[in-house]
Amino acid sequence: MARLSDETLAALPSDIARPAYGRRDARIGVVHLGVGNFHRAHQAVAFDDLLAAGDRRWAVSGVSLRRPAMRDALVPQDGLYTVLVRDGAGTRARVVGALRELLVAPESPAAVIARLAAADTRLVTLTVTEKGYDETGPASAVGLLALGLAARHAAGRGGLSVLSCDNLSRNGARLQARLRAEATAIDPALADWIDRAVACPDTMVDRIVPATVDGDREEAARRLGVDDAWPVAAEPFTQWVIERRFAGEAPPLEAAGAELVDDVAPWEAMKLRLLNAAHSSLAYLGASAGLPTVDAAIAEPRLRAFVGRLWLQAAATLPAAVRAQAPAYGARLLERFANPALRHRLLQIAMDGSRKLPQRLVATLRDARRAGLPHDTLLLAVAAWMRFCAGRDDAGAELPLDDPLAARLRTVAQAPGDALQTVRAMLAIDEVFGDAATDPTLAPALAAVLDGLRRRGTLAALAADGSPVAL
Ligand code: CS2
Repeated sequence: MARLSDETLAALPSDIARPAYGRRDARIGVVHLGVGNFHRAHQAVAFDDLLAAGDRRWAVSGVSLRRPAMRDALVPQDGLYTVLVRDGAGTRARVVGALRELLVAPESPAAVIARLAAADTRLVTLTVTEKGYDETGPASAVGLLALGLAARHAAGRGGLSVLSCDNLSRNGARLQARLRAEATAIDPALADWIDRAVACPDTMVDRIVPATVDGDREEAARRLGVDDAWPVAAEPFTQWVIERRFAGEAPPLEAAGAELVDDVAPWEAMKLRLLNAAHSSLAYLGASAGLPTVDAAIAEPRLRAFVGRLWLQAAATLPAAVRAQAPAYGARLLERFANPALRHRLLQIAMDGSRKLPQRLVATLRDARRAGLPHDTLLLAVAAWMRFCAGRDDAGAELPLDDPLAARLRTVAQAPGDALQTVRAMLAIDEVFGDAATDPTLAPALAAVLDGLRRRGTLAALAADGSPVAL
């Protein structure tokens, strides 16, 4: 079968949406670091919308930070790929044309630096996952960005805006601090210039985008009549909230559906503490119960009750600006989680728990305990993660632990001992619990719930209302 490409684009079936603009005229104005499925189904679609509306400044150079797989898949198809938008009603296919260049940083760092320094480049976006912000040095995303900005400064070009699109609280401020550290190591004067000329607004990004499976490739080929080596499936919902604080002219992202606000923090908190918290909870509870996907987990009455209760408890910790929206947000999330066509795997979400728990569950647990608010679902979720780290589900089958701290987590979680001993050892992992571990009654509270999970198994440890069964 022929391959998706600029040449085969015109002959696609009429029901396939495609770039209706001259791709050759589109200029690269965005450098994206970490070109994976989330970027391709989220920010790149927004840039594709801007290009389609006639603004030619927003084509994307997609940079892979480690492996060449994305470049190898997409260059033979001129950067084109399919987004399969799925829900219970069916699948809509859209070919996205925004990616005009694919670079692999370890192979050609100079090309990435040159692109960051290019006159047309006006925006940098990043999806490097939570752990990407811990990495340092010239091969890291932020290190590479600092080198690109050094070249930009040396060439006498203006600054630009850099948007972190990862699920971290205050992602822009965190990025800015990391960037300052990398720049200082290169040249303190560079750090000063970055302070003046580079803006890192906070952003909240949202779209559920599972990893690509062979069935997606087969469906893309069937629908398009040509092969796409790396299509991406996603839910219909998409949201991008960006702090209105740019270096120079603001990109016209509102025209592509983004919301520009003065303070992203309430939005970020709502998303992390409701959506991502429920995702991670379902991942650890559901995987331990032997369930494969988010829709299978949310169909389980006790897990569904648990999630409803979690949202009530977490919503009570949200900033007043968004608290009243939580019930409607939760109702919408239930529908999104129940999407039967996505097959979003729980083990994909379970990855990197040590980097996800702090902003998804631990901060909420700490806030609720300090304020004397109900929080039994948060105890359950954290205890479920501790048990997940030990590597066995309820039936004794092995569970993978894909995490930057995997070896340490596994050793601690598997050490012989009662629930209280396990909890105390896990709470000592500072990267996950930080100051939450100083709460003297947290360990026994968690241990009671962990003990219930160990003795009864996951679903039997949950009452019909989603609370932990009393021992
Ligand atoms: C998920 C997120 O894998 C995960 O940890 O919770 O990727 C989630 O699907 C997105 O944040 C939704 O916007």
